[in-house]
Amino acid sequence: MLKIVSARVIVTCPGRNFVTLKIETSDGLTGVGDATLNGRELSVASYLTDHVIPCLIGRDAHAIEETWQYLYRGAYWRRGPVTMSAIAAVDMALWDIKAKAAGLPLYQLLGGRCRDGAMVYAHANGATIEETIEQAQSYLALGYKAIRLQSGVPGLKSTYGVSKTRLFYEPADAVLPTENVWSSEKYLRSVPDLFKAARNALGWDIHLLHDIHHRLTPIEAGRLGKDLEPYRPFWLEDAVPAENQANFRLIRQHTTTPLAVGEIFNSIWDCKQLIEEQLIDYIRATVVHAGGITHLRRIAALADLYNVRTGCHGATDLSPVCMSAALHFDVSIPNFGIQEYMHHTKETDAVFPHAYTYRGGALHPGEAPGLGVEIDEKLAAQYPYKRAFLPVNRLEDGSMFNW
Ligand code: GCO
Ligand code: MG
Repeated sequence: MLKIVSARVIVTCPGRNFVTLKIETSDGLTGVGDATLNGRELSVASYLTDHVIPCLIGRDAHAIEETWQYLYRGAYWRRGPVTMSAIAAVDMALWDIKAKAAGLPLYQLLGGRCRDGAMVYAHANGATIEETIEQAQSYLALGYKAIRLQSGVPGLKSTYGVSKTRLFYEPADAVLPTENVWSSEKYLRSVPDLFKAARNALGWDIHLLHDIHHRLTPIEAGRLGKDLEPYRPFWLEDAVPAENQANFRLIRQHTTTPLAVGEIFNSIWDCKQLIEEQLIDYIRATVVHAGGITHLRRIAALADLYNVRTGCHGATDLSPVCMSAALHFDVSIPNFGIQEYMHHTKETDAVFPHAYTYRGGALHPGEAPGLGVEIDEKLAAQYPYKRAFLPVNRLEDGSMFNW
């Protein structure tokens, strides 16, 4: 038996916070798993250290499904982002170990490749439409086949998705939550202009995406979807908050613009109705927040029955460990759609040396055994945890809104 002999949590902040689980086995093989929950990092670190690791010692590292069930059913308190991120980290680390033991890149154990690489979308954003388009043009020059467009909204000081830096967007930026102000009316007037200008400047051979970040009502989202139809967006993401899955019925009645949702989902139950009623086109659940490779494969298999494709969340708060896992998953499932990709800082890339590479609009997981990613613990120790919150959002009258 390949026994788990030790496990530890490593918290590091090479530009932003990451929580990583490292598991060691009796024959010296190690595996890593991402457990980062943006803005609530230490809760998952504690969940793992205080409540999961003691139960892992002595278990069979090969028994991935058994361990998943043990941690899910055995917790009694099922689901939720903290629990499911912790389970995900264990699951990723065990898949890493199993694939290393086999001497194969993980995708081979998941059934082998269905495609060469995972088409990714880049992030173009700017304070103005012109700036956003200029950034999109630089991604076109790098060979990207899909680009997400986010732009400042006239009349609003700041908004979701528009960054101070190029290439990536880092919203968890302060030791107490930054306050933003929002107006759906102003926003709704601005987005069709952005897409019209983008199609004029960028043409039609590029997929264009947009993230609403949970801010509309279903009827508003239906109208925006309709307004954007002439510009053929690849998807509209997180149109409305999705606690009430039935909200999407109303959007669907009004537009044929494809819909994506699910980056904050953590289990198959969060997306069951959306998938079964074909209320969405892309499911964005990802490895770290949705229970690991084991559970995400189950979600993808359900989605495949209903013509729903995947579009995993891949913002900077998902570490290179999660990105590696996502890429092995992406190339091995039949109903892959697209993968989000935002560059990490060079400090982060140095802490997490990885085998995946960008080529021709796609990320490729590489051929290294396992996940193809490690954590440099000495380097990680040089970047201690720094508290950082996501922003909060208020309407113009001061009342709390969704960020
Ligand atoms: C995205 C997301 C991110 C999230 C962030 C929160 O589509 O990439 O919406 O920007 O806001 O990952 O942790
Ligand atoms: Mg999003």
